[in-house]
Amino acid sequence: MELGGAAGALGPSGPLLVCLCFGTLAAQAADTCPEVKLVGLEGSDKLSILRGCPGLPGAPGLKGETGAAGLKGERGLPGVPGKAGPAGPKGSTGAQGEKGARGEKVLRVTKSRTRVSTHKTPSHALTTSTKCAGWGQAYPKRPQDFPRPEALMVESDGPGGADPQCREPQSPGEAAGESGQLHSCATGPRTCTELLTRGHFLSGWHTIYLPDCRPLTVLCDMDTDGGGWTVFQRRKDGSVDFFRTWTAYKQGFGSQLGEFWLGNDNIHALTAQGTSELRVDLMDFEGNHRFAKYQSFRMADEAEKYKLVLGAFVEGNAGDSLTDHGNHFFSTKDRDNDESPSNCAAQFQGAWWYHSCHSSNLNGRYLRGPHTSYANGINWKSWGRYNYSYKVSEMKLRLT
Ligand SMILES: [Ca+2]
Repeated sequence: MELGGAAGALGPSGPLLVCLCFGTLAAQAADTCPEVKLVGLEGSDKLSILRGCPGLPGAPGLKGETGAAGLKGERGLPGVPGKAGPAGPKGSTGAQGEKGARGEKVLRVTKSRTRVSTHKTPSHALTTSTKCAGWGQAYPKRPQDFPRPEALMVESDGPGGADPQCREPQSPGEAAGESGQLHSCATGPRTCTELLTRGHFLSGWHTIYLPDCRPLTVLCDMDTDGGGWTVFQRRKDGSVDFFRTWTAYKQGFGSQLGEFWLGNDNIHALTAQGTSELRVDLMDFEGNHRFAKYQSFRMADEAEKYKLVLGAFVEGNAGDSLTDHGNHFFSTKDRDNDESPSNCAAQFQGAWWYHSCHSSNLNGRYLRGPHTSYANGINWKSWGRYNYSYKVSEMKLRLT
């Protein structure tokens, strides 16, 4: 009331003074109380102030309940390895094992011998060798109980080497076949193409079986032109003399490791089992490679002087230098079957299906590139004429 009376006595300037006074009061209240509220004049001249002071702080609340367990942490890095402990005591000797079953070796040999003696041909898979001249390394002997009858000896100086007792060793599992057992004529591969279909994708020497069941070890070219080719002639470094006799060409000569002629009887047998195509691959000393391919190729038997029966030239960037040799006989320096008054084989130092005389001479001398002598090198007339002797020559056939 006193305040209201005072405000009324103050006249028009009263509310201003009240406001100033309130500002002072509010400032004082803020020193002791955290909150002072000014509500307002509520439609009159009376200032209404709600004022209060906070009580004393209450007692601390109760402790909260224990929280849920945390997740497991990640595994740490491995510690440093500990030191090795002392050696343990030595164990006692175990009990003796049971005696093994008797092996089948005798049975296998009997089969092979039967096969060999029946056909009177050497078995490449059963040869033994110790140290053979030519490649100068010893091959592992077969087991001591393995018989070595004369029937199993190699009789010719074929691709295995000049020593009649020396043949190339069979690589493990080769002569014995993929399953580790000796192949028989019934189950063995007949051609390089068949070997390719059986999963032999790398070129190399394999034993195949001819139609008369005779085993023959041949070089299979699994890489060139679809693979499956049986290579029957190879020149590569001049390491083998190709100026040889009728008998040598009949039987074959050279080395599986390098140069060879597979043998006219073998080539005849290979080409007698069906139609074969022929491929000639040549490489010069600059590394250029060319080839010639023929639709069919057959070599007659010895009674027909190993006559060349050749089909059409199919393709090849080496050109055709063989067609004119078709239907001509094979000649060697000691067997002149050509149509020339002279001896072509002796004159051009090779062995070929000479007429009078040749447009190719792949069994000629290894003259290493250009040569001044005439037509006595490894010549292929349509590529290099008669004065270039190729570095590599390969002749190969494939059943079609
Ligand atoms: Ca002649």
